[in-house]
Amino acid sequence: MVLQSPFEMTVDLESGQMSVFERHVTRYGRDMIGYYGTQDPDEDALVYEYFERNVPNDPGQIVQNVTVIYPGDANGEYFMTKGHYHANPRASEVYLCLNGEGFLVMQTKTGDWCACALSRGKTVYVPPGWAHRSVNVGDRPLVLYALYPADAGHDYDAISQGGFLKRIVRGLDGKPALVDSKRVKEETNKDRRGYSTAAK
Ligand code: S6P
Ligand code: ZN
Repeated sequence: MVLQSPFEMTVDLESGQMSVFERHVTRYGRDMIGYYGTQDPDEDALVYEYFERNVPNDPGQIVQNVTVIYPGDANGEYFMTKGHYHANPRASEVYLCLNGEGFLVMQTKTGDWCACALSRGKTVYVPPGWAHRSVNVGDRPLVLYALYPADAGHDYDAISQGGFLKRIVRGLDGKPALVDSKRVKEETNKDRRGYSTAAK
């Protein structure tokens, strides 16, 4: 166990820019093949990026993260993160929205799901056992600050194989709509008037 020294930094409350970070991950359309319901995003489009402060990977340590999801969509499905379960089933997470409009879509392996609306100042608690994906439904970057245990780990396989139960797409009325993943293909290709308004 490493004795970590205290440290400080600043986070710009508009842009999410961290004054110090050790990890920066970018996800372009080419990194998101197969994650969208009907069509992959343009391969050169920057879909999202995230920044992290590293701490030792020990129980009790907490990672600070800022994720920025850019505005855009792939055949009507809004730009979003890959989404994951925490590999450690005891690991939770807290999100704070700094800017933009979106949703945090969550689900369990037993089929429960939830979509929480995100806007400036909103926090969402992701309990242990809930997969989570953030979705930008606005026309400016969605900026999220998050805290999670350093030993959380990330399980992307369950999502890349099974997908999320629910997806958020732009309805024919131009507003975000929550659709069942099983129906997204037929709905997107046909008529979006049947979509219910998103958010539970
Ligand atoms: C980590 C936390 C976030 C995501 C980030 C990118 O537990 O939930 O920092 O890593 O938003 O999402 P993803 O699904 O590509 O890891
Ligand atoms: Zn997470």
